[in-house]
Amino acid sequence: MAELPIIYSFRRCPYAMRARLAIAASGQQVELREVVLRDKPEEMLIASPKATVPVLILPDGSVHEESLDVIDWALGQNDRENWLGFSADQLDEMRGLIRTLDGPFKASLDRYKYENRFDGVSARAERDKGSEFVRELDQMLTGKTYLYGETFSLADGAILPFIRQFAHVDKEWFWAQDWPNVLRWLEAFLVSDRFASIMKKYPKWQAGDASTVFPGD
Ligand SMILES: N[C@@H](CCC(=O)N[C@@H](CS)C(=O)NCC(=O)O)C(=O)O
Repeated sequence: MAELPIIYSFRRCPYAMRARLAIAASGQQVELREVVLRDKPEEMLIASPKATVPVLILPDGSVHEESLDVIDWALGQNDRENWLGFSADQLDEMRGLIRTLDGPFKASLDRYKYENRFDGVSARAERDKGSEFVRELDQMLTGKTYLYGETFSLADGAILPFIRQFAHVDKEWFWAQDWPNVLRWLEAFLVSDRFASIMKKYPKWQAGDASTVFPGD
């Protein structure tokens, strides 16, 4: 068997989730190495001293250490589900939306989720800030199955894992909010076979383990 790319991943990390979603969508296979964040393997740190997951290492030794770069690599191999099948303007807009998600929304999500790790932060105020973005998504989803129409796009794949995380902080509150389109969109994602396929549980990887091919059966 040809040597597979290696991905260092952590099951519940939304950045790693978006990367795994794109890899699954592209039909590529990789060797998955499950990481425990407080005990990262030497092999990963040597390849990527920045020490965040996901990290993708190609057989030629090149390293992709940003989740969006991993997505671009996967879709560059084969965008068989047409995640990028949109106009240049729409793709620019998607990338802008993802920047807002990765920037201000993620900052609020972290402060909402881990209030006591930050000085002078109010979880409620951060939840309110994050909610503005969720409401924007709700508007976009009006009358549409996905953010950009009837097919799953780059924006859906990159954003959904983070909305799931936002919802998880206080599920009762989140699912009681008046953003019906977002609830429908997130629910459909959470019950999908694709989501199940990227959320399989793997033991922590260590050198010498037999390789785990992702996506598996
Ligand atoms: N900009 C990076 C962010 C990745 C990131 O922050 N991942 C988190 C886990 S969700 C991480 O590895 N943090 C390092 C740590 O917790 O030690 C990307 O898009 O890949």
